[in-house]
Amino acid sequence: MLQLYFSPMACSLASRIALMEVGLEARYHQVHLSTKKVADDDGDFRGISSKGAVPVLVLDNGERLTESAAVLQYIADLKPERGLAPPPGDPDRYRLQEWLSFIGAEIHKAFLFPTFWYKDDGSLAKPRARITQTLSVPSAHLADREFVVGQRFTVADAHLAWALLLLRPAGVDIAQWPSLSAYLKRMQARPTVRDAIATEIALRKTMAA
Ligand SMILES: N[C@@H](CCC(=O)N[C@@H](CS)C(=O)NCC(=O)O)C(=O)O
Repeated sequence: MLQLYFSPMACSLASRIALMEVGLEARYHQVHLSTKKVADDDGDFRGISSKGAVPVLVLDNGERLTESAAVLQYIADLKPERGLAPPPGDPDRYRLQEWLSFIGAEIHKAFLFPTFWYKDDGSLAKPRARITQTLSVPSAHLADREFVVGQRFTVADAHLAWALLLLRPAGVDIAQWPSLSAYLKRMQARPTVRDAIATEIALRKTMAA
């Protein structure tokens, strides 16, 4: 069985959504990112991945795959008939990779990551100024589309929905981009997305308790 190392409401949420979308069962291991401990057994998460970051997907052959873009495409390709990624060779597959890279680098690493992990001693001013320009890209793209790539839900939507969800706690109100708030509402109404969020919010509350 696949195993997913995750932290509630971290970027690994997109991998949980993808697993639910393809209907694959997995064993989920919760990680405390600040202490790098695995909740199951208090084990050292760095022993699972030297990157110390979620998601980590343990494959059926025991290999460990990291990086959301790779993990999401791997899950999608396990059940190609679910259409979570265009098939290899389809021009839209490169569009999918284009968006996964953009979300991972420009929204997650350039903005969400420093906002949640670094002290705001003034150094966040530049990422905060830049995120407005960054978000204008998906905002324009989604003005007349239901999904990020093609005509159906793909792993790029799982990734973008997660990133948009985290903008509010990061201090960015997406109401200023009507196409993004409408898109997020649509995504949150999708049963897998709704259920994955509910599961992880409940786990987060347990962590805080
Ligand atoms: N490039 C990686 C980034 C993964 C990442 O930064 N994950 C965060 C949670 S959203 C994390 O585990 N951070 C802990 C750390 O970097 O120490 C990806 O896209 O999967």
